[in-house]
Parts: sequence; C-alpha cells; structure tokens
Amino acid sequence: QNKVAVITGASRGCGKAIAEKLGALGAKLTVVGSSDRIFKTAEELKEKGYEVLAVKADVSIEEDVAELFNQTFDQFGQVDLLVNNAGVGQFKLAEEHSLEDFRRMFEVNVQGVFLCSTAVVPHMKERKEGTIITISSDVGRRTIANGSVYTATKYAVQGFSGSLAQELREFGVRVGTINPGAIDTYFADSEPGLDFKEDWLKVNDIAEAVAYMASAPKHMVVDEIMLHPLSQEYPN
Ligand code: NJP
Repeated sequence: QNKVAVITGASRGCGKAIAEKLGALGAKLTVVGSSDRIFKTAEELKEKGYEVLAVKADVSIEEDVAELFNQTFDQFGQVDLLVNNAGVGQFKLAEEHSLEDFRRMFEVNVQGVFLCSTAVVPHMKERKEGTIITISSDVGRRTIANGSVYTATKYAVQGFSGSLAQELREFGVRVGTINPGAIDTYFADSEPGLDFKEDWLKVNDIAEAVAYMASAPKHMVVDEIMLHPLSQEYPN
C-alpha cells in the first residue's frame, strides 16, 4: 500500500502482469520499456485506477536509467521496490551466435540489472529499506543446449544479485531472484497463447511470486523462488 515500485520491461509479458498485480495491491508504479508500447500499457494501467508513470528507457543505457529514476523521484519521491524484469533471449547453437547477439543479451540482461540496481542502491541504503527483485531464470542455476549465451547472462545475474544481497543486508535492503522455467509470453520473438505453450507458466504466476517476495515481513528475505511448469523436465 502506497509503496513505489519501478518495473522494467513492463510494456508486455511478465512485466505488465507484475505492474498490474502491484497496482492492485496499491503500489504507485513506474513502468519502463524501450519502445512506445510502454505508453499504451501505462494508459491501460491508469484505466484500472492505478497511479502510473511511464518512462521509455533502454535499461542498458546509463543516461536512460538515470533519467528514469530522476523522473520517478520527481513524481513519487522514493523507490521501495525495483523489479529488474527486462530481458531478451536468443536460442541457437553457441557457434551460431554473433558477437552482436552476445553483446545485446549481456547489455540488457546483465548491464541493465547492474545499472538499475546501482542507481537505486544509495537511496535504499539511506532509507534503510527497499527490495530489489530480479527476474532471472531456472537457467541461472542449470545449463541447457541452444541457450549458452542466454544461460551465461542469467548465471551472471545470479552472481550479481547474490553479492548485492550480502552487501545490502546490514542496511535492511532485501535482494532476491525469481527463477522461472518456460513462461507463455512474447519472449524470444514468440507470442502468447500458442498451442504448445498451453502448459507453460503464465505471467500471473510470476506476478504472484513477485508480490510474495516483495510483501514478506520486514525481518525476512525470500532469497530465491524457483518455479516450473509441472510438465517441464527439471533439472535437465
Ligand atoms: O518477455 P517479453 P518475458 N530496456 O519478451 C522489455 C525472463 N524469463 O516477459 O522494450 C527496457 O514478453 C520489452 O518491452 P519493449 C526473461 O529473461 C522469461 O518472458 O517495449 N525494456 C517487454 O516489455 C526476462 O528477464 C522466460 O519491447 C526492455 C519485456 O522487456 C523476464 O523473464 C523464461 C528492453 C520483455 O517481455 C521477462 O521476460 C525464463 C530494454 N533494453 C526467464 N528490452 C520465458 N518467457 O520463457 C526488452 O526462465 N524490454
């Protein structure tokens, strides 16, 4: 209630569902996306009665990230929750990836998490409260064929978040990751609702996990939530 949440990659997929869930719980929302789609999503959220700031920003660009937090502080005065959700993925054999594929996945999935997190850390440390949640992946904890570079980005994010959690614990700031299996979204140039994705996780499953992690009592940190479609073989 009355908390301020910044959600990256909120124009569609999991990020939009996370914004809807947090809005329904009474949070004020900064929703971030790299395309104009973010403004349409923000309008839909406003129609539900939520207080929303939409910022078009690429999380991999330092100036964009600075600007998104400047606008958030101007409008809401604080940040209680950062959800690092923006992410991109390409799936093919390692030798089929170009250096540009590699760079882009690391820029968005890793550099973006670094830039957004470090932009808000001093503020959270000063207030001695705050939560940073990163949507990582089950492939941040296991390896898969045809996902070498994407997997590498999510292992990197696990390392970054784990270390950050230890640095911020004494300041009362909580850091955790959500590590899902396959989710029915637009991810990797797909679209939701295709027949073969019928049994996959739904965006609301991820939104519920974020809400649980973010609303844990102050003395408690949920370090990690791992969730899979029941139909998905795991770990490999
Ligand atoms: O993907 P999608 P998901 N700066 O494609 C935005 C992880 N995950 O919801 O920029 C800012 O439907 C983009 O908006 P726009 C995955 O790694 C997924 O599935 O306007 N925003 C859109 O709103 C990721 O971390 C699966 O085009 C940027 C959103 O990000 C998270 O879940 C499995 C951006 C992506 O929506 C959400 O992905 C898994 C940028 N540079 C982990 N680039 C899965 N789907 O199966 C993109 O284990 N966006």
